[in-house]
Amino acid sequence: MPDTEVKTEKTPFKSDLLKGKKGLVVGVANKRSIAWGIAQALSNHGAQLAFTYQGDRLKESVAELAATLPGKSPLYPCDVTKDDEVKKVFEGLSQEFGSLHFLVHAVAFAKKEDLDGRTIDTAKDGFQIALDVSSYSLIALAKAAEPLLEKEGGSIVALTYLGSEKVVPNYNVMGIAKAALESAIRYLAADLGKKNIRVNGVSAGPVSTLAARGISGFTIMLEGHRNRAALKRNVEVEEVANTAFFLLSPLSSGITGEIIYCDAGYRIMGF
Ligand code: NAD
Ligand code: IMJ
Repeated sequence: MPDTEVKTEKTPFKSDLLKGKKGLVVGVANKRSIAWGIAQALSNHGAQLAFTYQGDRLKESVAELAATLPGKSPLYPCDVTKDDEVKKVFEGLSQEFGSLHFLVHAVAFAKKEDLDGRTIDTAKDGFQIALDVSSYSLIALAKAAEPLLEKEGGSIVALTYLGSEKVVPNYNVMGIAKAALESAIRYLAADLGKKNIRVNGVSAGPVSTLAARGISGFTIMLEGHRNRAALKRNVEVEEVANTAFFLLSPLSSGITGEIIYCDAGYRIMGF
């Protein structure tokens, strides 16, 4: 083995870069969740993390995963559409952590019937649900986190997808919701910059998670993506997690309001 060991994206890269930093991760459902990949990366760099879970159904799964990390990880129930639950998360964090250095938003939802067929058939309630859960929630969480993040400066990262700017079959109302999310990232970055709080997005290529597997034809989409991508493969969750880590760490201190694509070079291709 040469002494200059090559680290692949699969080899966990560890450092003390986030030692003493505290973060909240919203969007872990199970071990495949992008949010869980991000949590592991942040923990590998010394961060202490708190998690939310969406209702009792996911409590055990999130608790089991959080228990694998070093240190104590506070857990809070949080349906992002419920203002009182969002408020309680930050009351709890104020007690447990006192201050916060980063926030991860990895939450999206649209009604299944709205992720099929024509976008023109989207009813008002389906539109409202998709934008409430997937876009407004970033504003609600950023507002509630602001008092804790401004104490020592902080960084917010939200997960997004190419369907925000290009038409992707069946992504439909989620594409509109991600466009709103990406715009919210820029407006929040402008609001919070003077408080030394940065806000950015990671636009991930398709990853086989719960939110993706529910989609008909997802396997075919993965294949199509791999064939067109410059790197001729799909992204690994660890690569998306490392991009989020970069944006949440001091390494990216000059970057705010941006969307970074971690998609194996899919978006740059014209044909
Ligand atoms: P996932 O199913 O593991 O995560 C989605 C999370 O959203 C779950 O934890 C779920 O509990 C949460 N959620 C949904 N409605 C909620 C609500 N009302 N309140 C609180 N939480 C709620 O899937 P994932 O693929 O890891 O998705 C995470 C993020 O990554 C999403 O924003 C998604 O749009 C984005 N993304 C995913 C892909 C992909 O291919 N998987 C690609 C690009 C971006
Ligand atoms: C989702 C739908 C259509 C095409 C899609 C996706 N492609 C990708 C996704 C190509 C990569 C996954 N994605 C980026 C998402 O943001 C998924 C969000 C989502 C998924 C579901 C499935 C189950 C359900 N509602 C959902 N709401 C949002 O009932």
